[in-house]
Amino acid sequence: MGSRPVGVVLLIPNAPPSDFYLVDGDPRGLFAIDQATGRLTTAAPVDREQVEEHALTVVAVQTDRSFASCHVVVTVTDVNDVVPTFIDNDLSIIEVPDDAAVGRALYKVRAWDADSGRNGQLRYTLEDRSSYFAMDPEDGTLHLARPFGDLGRASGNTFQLKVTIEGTFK
Ligand SMILES: [Ca+2]
Ligand SMILES: [Ca+2]
Repeated sequence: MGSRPVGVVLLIPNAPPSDFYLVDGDPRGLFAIDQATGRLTTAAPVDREQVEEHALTVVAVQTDRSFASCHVVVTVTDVNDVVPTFIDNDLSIIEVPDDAAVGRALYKVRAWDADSGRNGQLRYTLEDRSSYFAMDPEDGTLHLARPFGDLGRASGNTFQLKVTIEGTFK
């Protein structure tokens, strides 16, 4: 899974001289705050596919022991770092009647990519020597592309199709 560089500055507070503490919202120690300057940075790689939003609480304590707290929400933006995978089995067996109409949807290949938005879009490509079949490249639906008529009696024929997927922007 993807990660972001450590040490990215997320916040520089505008506050009078204080001691700063990160007191809540970071159970895994992904963030660090400089006690003297209040500079909030990443201390470990963050990954949107694990946690998309971190709600942190920062406390500033002054020398007279007065203190104030503030909430900082860190939203992790997505990078295209996940490769798509098939949900279906390696081998799917489909039976098609020999009088099936051209354009009829026969099967839908399912796959997914945990990235968000355009980073998670997939493209389906069909390998089919028979050219009887076609696939919607965007949603993985398998169609009949031409009638079986020229086979004479189509019944009993077996066709082997191969589908590959790629992340559109990978
Ligand atoms: Ca992706
Ligand atoms: Ca990602």
